[in-house]
Amino acid sequence: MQLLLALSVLVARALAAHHDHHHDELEDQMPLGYVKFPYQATYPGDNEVTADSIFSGITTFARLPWSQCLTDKNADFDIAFLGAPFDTGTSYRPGARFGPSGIRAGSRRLTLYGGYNVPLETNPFKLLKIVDCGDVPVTPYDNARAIQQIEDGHKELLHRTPTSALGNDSLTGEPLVPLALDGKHHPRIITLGGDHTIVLPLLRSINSAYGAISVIHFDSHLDTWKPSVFGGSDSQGIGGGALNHGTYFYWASQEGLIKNGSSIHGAIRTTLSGPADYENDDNAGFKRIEAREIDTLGVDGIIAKIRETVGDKPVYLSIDIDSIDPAFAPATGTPETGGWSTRELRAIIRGLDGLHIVSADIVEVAPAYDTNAELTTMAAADVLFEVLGVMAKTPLGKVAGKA
Ligand SMILES: [Mn+2]
Repeated sequence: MQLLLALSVLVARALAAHHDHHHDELEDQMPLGYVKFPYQATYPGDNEVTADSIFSGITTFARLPWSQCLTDKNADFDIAFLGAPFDTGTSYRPGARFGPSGIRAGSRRLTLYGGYNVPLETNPFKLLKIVDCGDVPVTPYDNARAIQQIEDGHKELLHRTPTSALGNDSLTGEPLVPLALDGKHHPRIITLGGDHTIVLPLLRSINSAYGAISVIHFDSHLDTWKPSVFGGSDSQGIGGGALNHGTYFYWASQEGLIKNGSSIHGAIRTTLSGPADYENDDNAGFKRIEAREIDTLGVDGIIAKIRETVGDKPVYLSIDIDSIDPAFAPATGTPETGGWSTRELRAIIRGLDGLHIVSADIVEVAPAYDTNAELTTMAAADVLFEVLGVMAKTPLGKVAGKA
């Protein structure tokens, strides 16, 4: 009996030692030492604070720490989530102003087991400092003002110095230099929309660091329509109704924000005013992959087409949730059937591994139209998990002297 007791004490000590070691290891790897993820939960008796469960506490993206980045100039990060709750540029169903809070709610389980991405073989949460900066204050009463607020908020974060240094090239070991036109190393921002109009101010901000940028755009619609084709507006000009979620790329192209010829749409399946819409889209600088091409090219063929178009140029990624079929993501402003499955879009995004994605957004999530099972907000969060993985694996740098 005594022997048994002694043995069990020994086993318990060994287990405790193992537990401590494991714990230290996680702390070492995790730059966010001040955050406890649910999988690190400790229990009364361990002399530790118990981490919140994934269904409790204040909701941030993936339960990341909330950083008051917009007002705290010293707040630093490698990737910041930023909400842009704007939906007064919508043509059909409104409600994307609730997108940021909906996506956050849909993202709660992302870090339950620690956030390791199996197919990408990476854990973005351990490689980089990732925070949720909350939402840009956006007025719902004045679109021109709101657009300016979004640009200012994004720019404020984009021009911070990232937490982690660029490091060295993984192949040659040579130090990397920044890709940005201003020669500086910038953090990456993932914006939670909001309707798609927000991409005009986001690209204006991106322009301040990178100049004209290549764009990968997943959407069932072109979003390059001239205001007259899309329906026009009494108050002409870019401050009025002529800027909306179907025309922002037209204006971005007019302003020279998009790199012509190395930008591409994916998942297009909208009806058109006529074939001239595609000519107009060509003029805005985009190539196109239609949704139905997945039946002929497959996921790999689509990935190849995107990579061929963009090359190793810095690229901005804009994801309209309506690129996914409404069977998987019904809660959106202008749903179109015949889209890609969540699995297909996630695989395509993983296929962007190695591209220099400078920042990204997901837009048009309007949670009021979602199912009780939170299908759409969960899909949006999971798609962003793939974006995080791809970003974490590829620093925004190049070897000096190389183009
Ligand atoms: Mn769109």
